[in-house]
Amino acid sequence: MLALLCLAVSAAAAMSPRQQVSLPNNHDLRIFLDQAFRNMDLDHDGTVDQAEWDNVIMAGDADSDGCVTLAEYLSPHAGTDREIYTALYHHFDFDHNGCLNVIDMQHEFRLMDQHADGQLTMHEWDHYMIKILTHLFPHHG
Ligand SMILES: [Ca+2]
Ligand SMILES: [Ca+2]
Ligand SMILES: [Ca+2]
Repeated sequence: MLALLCLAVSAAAAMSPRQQVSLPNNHDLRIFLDQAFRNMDLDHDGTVDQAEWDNVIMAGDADSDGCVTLAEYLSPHAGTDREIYTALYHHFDFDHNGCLNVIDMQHEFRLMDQHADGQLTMHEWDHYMIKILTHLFPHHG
């Protein structure tokens, strides 16, 4: 009986390190987001316009079928926190059809573009992404 209990406990212990999703703290998150913004700003003019934004999604479309699948979305992030990227993917896939495409991302662009001038500033990007991430992972920090 005791042996059985021990077995049950150790099995539970082996299963319990279901990795807790933990976001970086806000400072690290901002550094990460600023770097991501600079990567998107291909002409380095300090803003991300619609063409640069579309380029992000096309760059992730490994087989060029116009759809970024979850597997394609995750592939550059091997080894990093996949749960965060999976949650982001489902957030970005606005119509939830398992296909992240330019239309989904244009919807996202309009939500981020608070000044509605067709340009994302780093401030708009940071502000939006931190809002989304803290909404998806309310217990971080
Ligand atoms: Ca730019
Ligand atoms: Ca694809
Ligand atoms: Ca979609």
